[in-house]
Amino acid sequence: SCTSWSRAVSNASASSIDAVDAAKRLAAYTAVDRHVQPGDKIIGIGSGSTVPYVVERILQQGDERNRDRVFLPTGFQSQQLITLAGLRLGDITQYPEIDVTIDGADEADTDLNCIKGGGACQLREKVLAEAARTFIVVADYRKNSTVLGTNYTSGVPIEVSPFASTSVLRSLRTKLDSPNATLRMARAKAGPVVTDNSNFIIDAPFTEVALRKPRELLASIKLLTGVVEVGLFCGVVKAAYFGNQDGSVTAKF
Ligand code: ABF
Repeated sequence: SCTSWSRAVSNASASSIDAVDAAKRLAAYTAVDRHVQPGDKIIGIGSGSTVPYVVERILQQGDERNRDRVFLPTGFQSQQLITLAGLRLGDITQYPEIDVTIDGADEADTDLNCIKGGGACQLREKVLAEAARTFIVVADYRKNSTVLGTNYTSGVPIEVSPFASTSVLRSLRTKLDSPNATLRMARAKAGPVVTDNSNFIIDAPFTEVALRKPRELLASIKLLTGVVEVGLFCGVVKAAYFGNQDGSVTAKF
């Protein structure tokens, strides 16, 4: 289901940040206010440009609440974010049960299936999403879709073992109907993007027909030998919040 409402968040339309940033902040603040409860002690912090607003709002909950909390990162960026905020950093291996994880997304459909991994962090993001009692997605209005692949058109991010990257690419192109699948290159074509887990990323565009059945697509990609994780999240999101340009928030749950 899906609801929209208007919500005043101080400075949400301040001129110091643009409309997209204001929308990100609105989504993040709403999610924290609704889902980060006083009793929550283990909190997963995702990646991307919306998540800093999640941390900003958590800090506003005050030292008293945050003193007893441990924050788990989904990658190098969120590790920095947690540390620089002065919050206590933990590791999923020490804290396998998370109260709530909040993360961004590249796109979410009507059923809360998501494409994630535009930032190349989807393996750790999925581990922290699945380990959480409550997994919440926060994003701006551009990520809110009916069908995956409508707004995020770069393809499904797939983390692969470097050794298998050529064979996975070939299988995606010839067996899974993704002729334009490509290895993601670092800026300036210096070489492939390397993930926090020392793997490569393939971006694989699929047809709308395939993307209308993300669970089946996820299963078939994961069966390819050498695939470490797929940036399709199915059945894991409890709620998604999208900040809108008019200052309202759309919630899908
Ligand atoms: C992470 O950051 C990713 O899964 C996704 O690729 C990206 C979303 O970033 P942003 O919040 O900048 O849109 O959550």
